[in-house]
Amino acid sequence: MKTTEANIIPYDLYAKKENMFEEVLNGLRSTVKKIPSKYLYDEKGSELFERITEQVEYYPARTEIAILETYKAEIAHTVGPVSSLIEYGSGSSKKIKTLLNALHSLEEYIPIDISKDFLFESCLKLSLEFPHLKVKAVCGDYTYPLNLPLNKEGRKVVFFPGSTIGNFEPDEVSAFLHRTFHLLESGDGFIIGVDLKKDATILHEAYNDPNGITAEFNLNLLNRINRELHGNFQIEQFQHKAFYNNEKGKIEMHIQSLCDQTVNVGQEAIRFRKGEMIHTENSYKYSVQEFQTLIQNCGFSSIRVWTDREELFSVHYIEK
Ligand code: AVJ
Repeated sequence: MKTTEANIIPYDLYAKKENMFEEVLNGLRSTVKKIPSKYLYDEKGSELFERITEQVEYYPARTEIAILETYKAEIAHTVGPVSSLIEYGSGSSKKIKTLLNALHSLEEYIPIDISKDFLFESCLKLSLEFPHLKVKAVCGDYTYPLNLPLNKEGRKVVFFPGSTIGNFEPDEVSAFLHRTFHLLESGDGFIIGVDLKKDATILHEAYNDPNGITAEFNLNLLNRINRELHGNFQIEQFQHKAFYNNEKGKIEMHIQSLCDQTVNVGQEAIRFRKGEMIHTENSYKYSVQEFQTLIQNCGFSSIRVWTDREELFSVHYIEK
């Protein structure tokens, strides 16, 4: 008897370029303590992020899905025929389904994510839903150059949803856009979800949900350090802090120490003063105009922009 088989090829391109111990300790040793936001996403962190997207106050996820759903036919028409669809940071691969259904002549879907088990599980489910699609699941870090297993012929489109681009610092965002530019051929496309500048109260609520899921997500980083780097953070002695930095146009997320205390990470003692913070994430917000200027400075052409009626979120389609 024939059963439906998943059409997946897994690729492990995760050449660990980073050393978590070194990066975390360097960050904790500096005068202004900081930890790279990518470390928020261990298995538990990825799960908690999924739960954040279900919170009423966290508008970006549902608004982006609504934009994609509302304009899918128009998006597909604007993008035109595509053979390879690449997704950066695919996570649970939820948003992609709209595009997989809408885009014409798609042959392969290449999701890239650093969280291996999460990626392979999601791809398995997805592949059973789209049996005719070749899924090349790439475990890797798209912030570094990757040698992707691409079909040589045919147009490519990259999908980078969720306003994850907002995590990059201004210099990193340009480097990232340039790298994607070089991955593409002239005429290839790039669909990017970008959170818009807006009233600071709405932003504040989105990163301080009353159920405390964002707080749990942020503080989970300390659990991860305790487990993986032999730390002894007492989680109750720290609190989640998130606020909008109006001058820089970004949400900042921090972990704040509730008292004077010393924490060990491996052999090293880290001292905290009461009120001192560890900076754990930036989430830059862009007006439509600001983002268009940014991508044009990196060689791309702005083709179209879709937003929701309240102008909370934007989906840009740009081409090389
Ligand atoms: C996944 C980086 C887009 O910045 O909104 C959500 C992560 N942090 N709540 C964002 C996040 C706190 C999210 N990104």
